[in-house]
Amino acid sequence: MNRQDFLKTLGLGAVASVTGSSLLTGCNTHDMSAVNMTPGMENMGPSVTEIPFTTPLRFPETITNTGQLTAKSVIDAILPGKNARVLGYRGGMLGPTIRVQNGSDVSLRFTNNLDEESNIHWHGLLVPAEMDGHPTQLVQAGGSFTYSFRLNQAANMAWYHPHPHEKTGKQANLGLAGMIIVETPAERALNLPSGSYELPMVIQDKRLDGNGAPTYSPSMDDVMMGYMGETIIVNGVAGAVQPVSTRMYRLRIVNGSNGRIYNLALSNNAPFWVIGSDGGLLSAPEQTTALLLSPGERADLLVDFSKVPVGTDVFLKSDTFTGASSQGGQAFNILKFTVNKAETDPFQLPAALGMVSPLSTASATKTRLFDIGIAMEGMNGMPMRGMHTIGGKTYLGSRIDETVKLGDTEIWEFDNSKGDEPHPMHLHGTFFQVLNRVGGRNTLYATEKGWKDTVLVMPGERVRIIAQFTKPGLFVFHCHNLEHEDDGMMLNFRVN
Ligand SMILES: [Cu+2]
Repeated sequence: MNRQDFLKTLGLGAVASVTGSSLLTGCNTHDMSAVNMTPGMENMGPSVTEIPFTTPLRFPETITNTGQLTAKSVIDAILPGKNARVLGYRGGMLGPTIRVQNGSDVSLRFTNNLDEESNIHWHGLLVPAEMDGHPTQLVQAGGSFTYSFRLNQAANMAWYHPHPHEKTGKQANLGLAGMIIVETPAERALNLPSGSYELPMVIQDKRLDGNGAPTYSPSMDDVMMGYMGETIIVNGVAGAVQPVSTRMYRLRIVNGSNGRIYNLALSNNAPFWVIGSDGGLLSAPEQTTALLLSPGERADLLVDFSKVPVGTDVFLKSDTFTGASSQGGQAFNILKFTVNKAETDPFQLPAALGMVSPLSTASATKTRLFDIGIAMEGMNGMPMRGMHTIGGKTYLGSRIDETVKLGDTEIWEFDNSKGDEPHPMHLHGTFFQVLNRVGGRNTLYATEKGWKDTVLVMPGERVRIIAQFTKPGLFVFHCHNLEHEDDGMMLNFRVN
């Protein structure tokens, strides 16, 4: 049975009780007026509604190795002039950007002022298992915990967000997330665009109510597709505009959406360079005109505005794409760049960026195969949750699903050949390399030629990855479509 048949069986629009108590007043009211369905796209989630691009792109405050992060209800304006209640770690809906030097000690005090449990996962940082924000390492309402670790990894862009099982989607969607940038001397030596020429950004989509407040109340359809919104925001604001000069810029992008995939492109169809991925820089820049970025993935891009006449607008947009049954049918703008200043650009694109040494498949001691998707067998009646599985199982915090020998290199294969939803698969506790993709798109993309922690497995695809497991302890791997994850598409693995 495919997804459409399945939804037909259930009855479209059935509202699933997948969330706990509402964190914010009004969140449990499913406001259909905020959902713009394009005719014929009823099964594709809300289509995107653009608002005028007039709000200056903002950047969260930057902190370094120490600081306080308090999950709480705050007031912020996603839409211009509409102050609304959201969740945040400081003053607004995104937490501070944490910029740290590799090798340094990080100590961040987390206080949970929500009315339910939470925690923080450092997505893209290699940290000890007990600091990783595992779903069983919870900070109760009113509690605190200090996350401390010393980093030993390549320069990359990471991010942080809550990871309490069955509540991740809601807490992240209502505003809890933040960016992390890890720097190294080797990366600095490349003299990539920095300062005001380096633009870190989180792209998200929100379903806003009439007051401009994000609402989170997934229907059965949303659980199947991921909770998508009609409003695209960058660093917390909709309709963002960023002035640029005629030179090279470094765009460091996190897809912080619950379920939406973006096919990043420029409105002038200009090529851009992919220089890095989840785990750091690629070996060499790779030019492209479009790049799929699924939830959890990061892209490190160089965009050249030097040939664009002053006075021209260029949009970062999401182009249409195929292969994902529930999205990709609509192109929309994400962010407007206004080229407003002529500037001489001293930047030279380096021929080589870093060293991505391929892990040898001959060094792998084991291959694990995971069927991912929807378990249709053995269903009785109308299951309201627990449909998304890995290897036929849904998440159980107390169960160890896989045991890996510390230091071993393994090949893991994610098989979505029978599924019909995209699944961005994310491993904690290690970075990996993508070996190959069979079926579907049948190829590897620029960001997949570097170190990854999240890989998109489209319907019809089997994707093989290779990783060395160097951190001991209990970790999870899961789908980063947060509705799939909360629905149970996550397993434990222990390294020892
Ligand atoms: Cu999924």
